Amino acid sequence: MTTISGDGFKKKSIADDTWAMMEIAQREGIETLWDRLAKQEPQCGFCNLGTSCRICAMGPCRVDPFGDGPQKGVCGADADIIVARNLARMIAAGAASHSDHGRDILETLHRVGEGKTDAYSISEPEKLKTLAAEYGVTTDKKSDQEIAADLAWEMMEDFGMRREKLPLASRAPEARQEIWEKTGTYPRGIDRENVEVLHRTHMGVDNDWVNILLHAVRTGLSDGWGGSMIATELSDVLFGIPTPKTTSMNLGVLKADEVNIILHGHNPMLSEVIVAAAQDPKMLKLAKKGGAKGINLAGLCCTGNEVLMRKGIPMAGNHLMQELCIMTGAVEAMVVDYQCIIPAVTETASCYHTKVISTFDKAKFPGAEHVSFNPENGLEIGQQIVQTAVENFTNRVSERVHIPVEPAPVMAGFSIESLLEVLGGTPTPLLDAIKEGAIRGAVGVVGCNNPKLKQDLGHVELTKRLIENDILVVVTGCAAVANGKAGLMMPEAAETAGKGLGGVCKALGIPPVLHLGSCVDNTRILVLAAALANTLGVDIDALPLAGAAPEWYSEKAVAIGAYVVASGIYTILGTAPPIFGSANIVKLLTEGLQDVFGATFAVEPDPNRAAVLIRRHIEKKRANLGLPALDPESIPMPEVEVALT
Ligand code: XCC
Ligand code: SF4
Repeated sequence: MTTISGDGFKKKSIADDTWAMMEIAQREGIETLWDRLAKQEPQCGFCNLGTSCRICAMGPCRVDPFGDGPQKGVCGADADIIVARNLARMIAAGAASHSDHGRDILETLHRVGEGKTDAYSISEPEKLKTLAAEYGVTTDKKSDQEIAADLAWEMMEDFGMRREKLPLASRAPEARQEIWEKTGTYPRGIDRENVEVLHRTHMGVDNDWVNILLHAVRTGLSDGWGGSMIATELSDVLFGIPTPKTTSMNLGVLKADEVNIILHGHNPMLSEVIVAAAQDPKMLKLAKKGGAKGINLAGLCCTGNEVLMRKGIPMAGNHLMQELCIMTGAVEAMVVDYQCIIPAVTETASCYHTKVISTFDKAKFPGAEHVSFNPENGLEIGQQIVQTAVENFTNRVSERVHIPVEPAPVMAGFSIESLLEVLGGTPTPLLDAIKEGAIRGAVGVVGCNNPKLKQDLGHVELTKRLIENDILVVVTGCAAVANGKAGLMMPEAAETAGKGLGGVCKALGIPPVLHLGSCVDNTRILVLAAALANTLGVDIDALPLAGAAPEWYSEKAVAIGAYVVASGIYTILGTAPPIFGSANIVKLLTEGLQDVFGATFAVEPDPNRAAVLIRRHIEKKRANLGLPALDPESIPMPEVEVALT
């Protein structure tokens, strides 16, 4: 039973579609994430501090850093060792998830190269050739298919143990690569770094907490400059380089008179073929026969971002919307691939006619129908899934359909390539605006929703404060959806930006908040930062940049945080990872890393205060570069506003 009622809704989210659906959940007695969170409270204090350990059968152990309880586990591990091991394992799990996604796309490229797929081909031959050159693969007198085969073979080495350095990491400025070499964090093989985390954190292997964390950083870097970057680059090669398009976001994108199919998860392989199948005249005819006016696709989470930026498919919502969108009663099928799909969706779906269709053999869900996806006959599988959804339309109960809001328009789908095109082919206009001070700097606002924090508030308030102060914001993942729903991703939002940023956006016809895609597309931010640094002849940490993950929940976000900071970008988290049990590790991450990587983490739940920390940081970087800058201390720090934390 749902436990959140009345005004309680408004404390949980700033989004009106969320409020409307929480009311329905209450009326119909359907449990949501928020209800289950309430039942978990109070959550375990040891786990929150990071000082519980269950990695061997002498345990589980808990150490009590602030009390009279035990200070060591059975093996003798203290709080530093336990926190470091737990954090390293979080980073490894996150890096493994992104990188395994990258591997799936790479295997698809390999199949294209072998001519073993009915569904995929090379959409961007130029990008394929550029990548081939980076990997030393010759392209002379070769067809795209042959290049794909050779490049895929070569890239597979990135996952193994033959490389001393990941090739894509050489996109980083020389000075950055030297730091990685000096600290032993230059990523080698993607799988190798991940496995080594598991080895080192087994009982009785690496017990030097700094040494554990340095390797965790290396693993994070193997995600950012490896697995995730491969996912992004090859998705562009196979499915197209994203270009800005106008589409819409929130639950209002669902259509009461059409078959609605939700595409949820992260990997665009399947959703691309579903987009194709949904346009098939045969399917449309079938839909009409069942009484529907058409077939409407809508995204959720990062699969949604992938098809939004390449195909203009509208976005139903972010992470916390997955149960709620089923409660509209208008969803015929929720097609899931992997990551961030809460197992509870099948139970919610069982209260409606909605079918949850799982598709990857590595991601099955009790209560879901499973259609095993295989890129070799992807087209056929896409059609089968669309047909199942279409046939389910007749089971819809029209009295239960409730689509609560009107869709919010967004301009989304910037890639570095399309951004350069908007700028006239070179980054110079952007750099000039930064140098003059019209734009003070740029910030990536990224990451998830987390039911412990008011949904979308951190993303939206932080973004507003930044653009008001002439800081360009780039967004990915669920943060992008929050800002889209709030209307910040339209060119008109330039009106709410400061004079400098607003002027630049108006001149270019772009929003002050640029959608760069899914979470693996955070690597587009790395590529942009590296290109700007290389143009200026400095390292990334010299640039007036920052990152923020105001509402993160996922292990993937921890991996992203690790590679972003180790790439030289100061990063603010809205909620802390479980590290507070080790004062040493808190000090290392918030201060010590400055001397190693030129950047640190900070934790600040209040978005107004986070914005000031970022603004001060950016002004410091500007001053160091000799650009016109404010005195950081002249930017006043607001008091904590309880409603915002
Ligand atoms: Fe998942 Fe990527 Fe987080 Fe959203 S932002 S909750 S990871 S879908 Ni990536
Ligand atoms: Fe306890 Fe050490 Fe085993 Fe962890 S590794 S469960 S601290 S004995």
